[in-house]
Amino acid sequence: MSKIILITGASSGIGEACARHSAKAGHTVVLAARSADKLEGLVAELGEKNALAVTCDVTDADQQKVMFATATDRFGRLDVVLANAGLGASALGTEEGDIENFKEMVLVNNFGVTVTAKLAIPHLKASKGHLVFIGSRAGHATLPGSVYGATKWFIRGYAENVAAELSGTGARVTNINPGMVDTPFFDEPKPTALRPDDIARAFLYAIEQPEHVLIPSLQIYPKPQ
Ligand code: NJP
Repeated sequence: MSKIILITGASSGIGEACARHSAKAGHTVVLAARSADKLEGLVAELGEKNALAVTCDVTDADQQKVMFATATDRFGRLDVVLANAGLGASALGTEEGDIENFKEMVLVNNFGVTVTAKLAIPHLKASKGHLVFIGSRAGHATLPGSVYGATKWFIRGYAENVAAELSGTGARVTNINPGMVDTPFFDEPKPTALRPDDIARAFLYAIEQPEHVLIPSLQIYPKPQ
């Protein structure tokens, strides 16, 4: 069945690939990020009938409220929300790290995700829909001093807590945990890493399961070289 899917961080990398694969599979996508030009380019590619761009900074709760209202005004419901927007560390560790970067990572990777989840829940309870988080392998590992890794430990715990809150409502929660993916998240190409398409296939696998199936989490890692 065709689903209405809202994706944060859809202007690049994993979110962009999830949007393309979803549209190709016949779903309708709402694309959110700050880069309006990139989102409009993707809408032009995917077709205005089944794709909508909404400019949104996820650290601003009011902008997220407008994002959800715009999506449901246009399409009437939401079946899947992918909380994907995120950013990494500008320097490794805590001692060498940058305080403004710590703040931005916590605001986008954690605070923004809690707002996305809160605003998604009423729609997903109504549609018996699916809330999907993009966590990380970094949320399953000890990385010396890593604030980024800790933001993904938060996602790992938060996804389980939200799943418990939604248990019995008919809505589902999945946390997808990629290893390294070759995206603009990094300044340099990562030739041995996963591709955004690899994560997009996992996303579609999770959301297209029959209604009685729950996939709480998925780990997707590059094969060791
Ligand atoms: O990175 P990138 P990825 N408000 O930089 C958006 C996780 N992950 O696809 O606003 C709204 O290509 C930004 O859009 P824009 C990672 O932690 C990655 O790799 O226009 N949106 C863009 O669309 C993150 O959670 C790897 O700049 C905001 C998107 O986020 C997710 O995967 C491994 C925003 C970032 O796209 C996607 O990252 C892993 C804001 N304030 C987990 N700030 C990996 N790449 O290796 C940023 O385990 N965005």
